[in-house]
Amino acid sequence: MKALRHRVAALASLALMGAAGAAFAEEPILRVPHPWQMTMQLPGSPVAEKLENLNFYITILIVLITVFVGALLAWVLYRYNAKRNPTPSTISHNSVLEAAWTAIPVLILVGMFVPSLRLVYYEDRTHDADMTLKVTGHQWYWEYTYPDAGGAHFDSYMIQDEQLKPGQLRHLAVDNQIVLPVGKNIRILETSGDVIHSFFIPSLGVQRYAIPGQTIETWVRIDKEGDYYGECNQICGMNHSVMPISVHAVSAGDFKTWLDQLKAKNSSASLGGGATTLAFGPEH
Ligand SMILES: [Cu+2]
Repeated sequence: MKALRHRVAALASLALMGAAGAAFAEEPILRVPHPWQMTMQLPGSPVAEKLENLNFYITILIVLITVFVGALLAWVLYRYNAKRNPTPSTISHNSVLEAAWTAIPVLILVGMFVPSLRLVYYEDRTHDADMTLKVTGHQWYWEYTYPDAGGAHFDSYMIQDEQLKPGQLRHLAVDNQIVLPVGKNIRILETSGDVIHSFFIPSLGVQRYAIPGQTIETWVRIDKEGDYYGECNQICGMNHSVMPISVHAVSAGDFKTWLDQLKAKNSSASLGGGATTLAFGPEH
């Protein structure tokens, strides 16, 4: 099943994206939407992988059902049209057929429902979190807090078009990326300071509302170092479109170095040291 899925995905990506798409899948890891994208972004976490598998499985079911119904329809049009049947049939019902067309769709729905529900529970939370990231939505930026690091925190704003540097992604690049370690179970807690936002990173399989007065949980474990992009995907006001999400995934060692730097910046800022603009990597 998995091998087949990868073969179909590889064929599809070759056909749809061409050589540029194939090159896109190479290192360094950069998970962003791209023009004419027809497939999901490559998964970067166990949850995203399972989402892709479920999507593939349900797509196969849908295709089989569509082909079957289409073939039946074509056969009926051909075999039972008025020209071929000058005397109409008087059959009014067929108990076996009626039971079958009730029971079989129920079985198909159960076959979709069970794996869907298992996935809902899987992506709900991690029971053995290595660390926590708190996400607070604001009109119109994100605030990220690391409770395990004494509440170290920073704000993340989109870079406006006129300030965009070469190589930065329009409407996705931010001044301060979320930095997270790879291979760790990261608990994500979300809330909002004003209206409802939604924290959505497609390639990591993360999507949760940020609701004022509530804390909503989910989790992520990032497979590989790289950059992963998302957006607020709950209309949250005039500048809803300017609150992208940018994750920079690094090794545990680099993460610790960065976190120490963040803590130092936070304490100097609280002593009047000015804004907490962090630098990480060549991108920012
Ligand atoms: Cu928002």
